[in-house]
Amino acid sequence: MESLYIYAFLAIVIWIVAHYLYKIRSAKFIQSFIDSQNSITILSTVNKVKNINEIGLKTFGFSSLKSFLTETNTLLNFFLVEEGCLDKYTYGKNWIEKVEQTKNQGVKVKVRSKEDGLLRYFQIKVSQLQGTKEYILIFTDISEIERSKNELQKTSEIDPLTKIYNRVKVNEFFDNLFVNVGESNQTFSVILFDIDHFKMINDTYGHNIGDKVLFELARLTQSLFRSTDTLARWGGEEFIIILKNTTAEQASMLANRVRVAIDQYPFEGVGHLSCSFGVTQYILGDTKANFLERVDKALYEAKENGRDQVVRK
Ligand code: GH3
Ligand code: MG
Ligand code: MG
Repeated sequence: MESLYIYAFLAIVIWIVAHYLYKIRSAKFIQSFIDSQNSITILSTVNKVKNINEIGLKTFGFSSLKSFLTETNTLLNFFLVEEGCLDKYTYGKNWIEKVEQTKNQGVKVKVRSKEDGLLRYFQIKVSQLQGTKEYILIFTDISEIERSKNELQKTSEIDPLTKIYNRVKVNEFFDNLFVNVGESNQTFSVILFDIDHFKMINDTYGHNIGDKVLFELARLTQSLFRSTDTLARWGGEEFIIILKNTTAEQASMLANRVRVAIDQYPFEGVGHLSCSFGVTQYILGDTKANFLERVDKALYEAKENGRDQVVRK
């Protein structure tokens, strides 16, 4: 009977030791897995980082896990705020669980690398270790992809000749403005202007000179406005300026300032030229279509009345 107790006791001891050894072994396995990765790899529970590999420590600016943990126990502090990126406000403290639920999709984060001071974008994927409350976080560096994506986005919004926004971008601006203006009780105005007798300039001096005029005109106009105003090429030799929190009266004064500046500017190879201007302000209940129709009519009237002038509607 007594030996039975001894056997039972030994069995329990063996089980505990085996279990313990197994745990050590898997911890060692995970440790060497993390260390062998050449992208940032982290072992973490929902609220505490357990291990970070070398490349991760370098990126976050620490020499060891210990020094990391004395400063913080969350990675959220390193994620910079940018649209489309995860930061401390996105999911809050439980972000790891939430990202795990996105499975293959993962999330994007923006980090300033402490190693070289550069901004980096990472795609984080999270997998829960089976039967544990631990997660493996793998960061893939997607900075290059993000950079080319941003460049592509920019080129699709910028007019290649004048280097200012194109009509696609302005339409996007308008769509946002018309959504927000009703809620915010704010107003805005636009100036639409068109070069007078531009066909004649092309015919007289050639298309290349005409192109230069368009470029110079965009530069000149841009220099006269605030950075919060938006200048864009609306069409061939037509430009548009969106002025936030500006009344039609103020916009007319600005348009007149631009008109005079253009009148006085010596365009390369051409000399003097003039533009005609239409101005209007957002009126409560306006749709984008009837708002643009109104400013178009104002510009048409400026042309009809003899050009080189501002008409407000
Ligand atoms: P108005 O005073 O009534 O505006 O007369 P206009 O000659 O300026 O108007 P019209 O619409 O008859 O001609 C516009 C000209 O603008 C014709 C077109 O070839 C020229 N144009 C449009 N885009 C470009 C461009 O990118 N470069 C050059 N050089 N010319 C352009
Ligand atoms: Mg014209
Ligand atoms: Mg025109």
